[in-house]
Amino acid sequence: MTHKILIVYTGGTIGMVQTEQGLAPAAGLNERIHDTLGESLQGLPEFDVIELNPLIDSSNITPDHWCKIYDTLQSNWQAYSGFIVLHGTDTLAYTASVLSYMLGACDKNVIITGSQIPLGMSRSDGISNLEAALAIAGEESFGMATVLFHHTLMQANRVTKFSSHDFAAFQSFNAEPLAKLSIHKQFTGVQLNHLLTHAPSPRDYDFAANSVGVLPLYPSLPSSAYQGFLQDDQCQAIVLQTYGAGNIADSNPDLVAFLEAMQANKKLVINVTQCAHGGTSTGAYAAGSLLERLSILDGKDMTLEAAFSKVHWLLAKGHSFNEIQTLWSDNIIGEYSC
Ligand code: ASN
Repeated sequence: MTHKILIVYTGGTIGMVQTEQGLAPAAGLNERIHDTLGESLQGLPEFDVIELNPLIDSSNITPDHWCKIYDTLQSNWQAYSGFIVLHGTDTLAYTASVLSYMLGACDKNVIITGSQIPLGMSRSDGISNLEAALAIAGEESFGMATVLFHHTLMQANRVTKFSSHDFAAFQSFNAEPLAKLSIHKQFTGVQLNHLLTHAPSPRDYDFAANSVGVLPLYPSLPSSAYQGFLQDDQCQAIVLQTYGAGNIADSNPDLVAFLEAMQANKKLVINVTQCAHGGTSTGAYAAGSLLERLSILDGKDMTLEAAFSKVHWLLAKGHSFNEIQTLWSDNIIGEYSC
């Protein structure tokens, strides 16, 4: 094994260039990295760059891209001492979450980052994000995939994009960051504590496209917003974004009938709160107790992205409705607070 880092470039603003239609991903990132980072690369580990094909704006991400990223990491695992995934910020939290489950407690670092301004354009935050990722990617494994953005290292499955303008685009609302990367690296002391880290195995499963829906609740929700989930044979689960501590409009007969029918049709329903900070407290309010009666799965303080990816991944692994009812409460890789 070399002490090189492998950079997997998937697309996203960090590698975009200006076109007539606006910013778009472009090949040739290795050269742009060398042009932009120049001399400062001397203090950093050597690296190779693999560009995925096609390079995408991450708003076009699909489960096929997740597989392509995983397969690229897995097949290069033994040849590198650490990995950086360059990704668009729009759906980075979904990819980061799903990679956390796919990779599990991995014995090398996989650091996912990107930027708000492309490398090579003035004031690009891509420089500091990439430099910081290169500086730590080859260190002892943090025990799971991580996201590095704006001097902060966070658990991959706890982040949410919360700003479209700030350089600090991501927040980990319910889990302390793992480290602050200022002049010195300040590790927060949060222990991931995965003693049994391992190399990822070749993938033996595929994601079924369109298998998970998301239903945000809002006042006077029309039933047309959710009836389609029942009719759609591809849809096997939905993440229900509930109010506050996990409450639903239990006096809305259409919504209650829909949730009962989901249960009867063996389609999974997962309850996450719309609040970025906190989590569900199932049973605290009468308005939420229906969720317990219908064995709706508790998303606790998981992000939407982490809950969505978890059920997607469990379904991809071939688990049935009944198995997922049991497996759901396993804290697979620190996706919720115990
Ligand atoms: N639209 C871009 C993307 O997600 C946004 C970014 O990367 N900052 O690919």
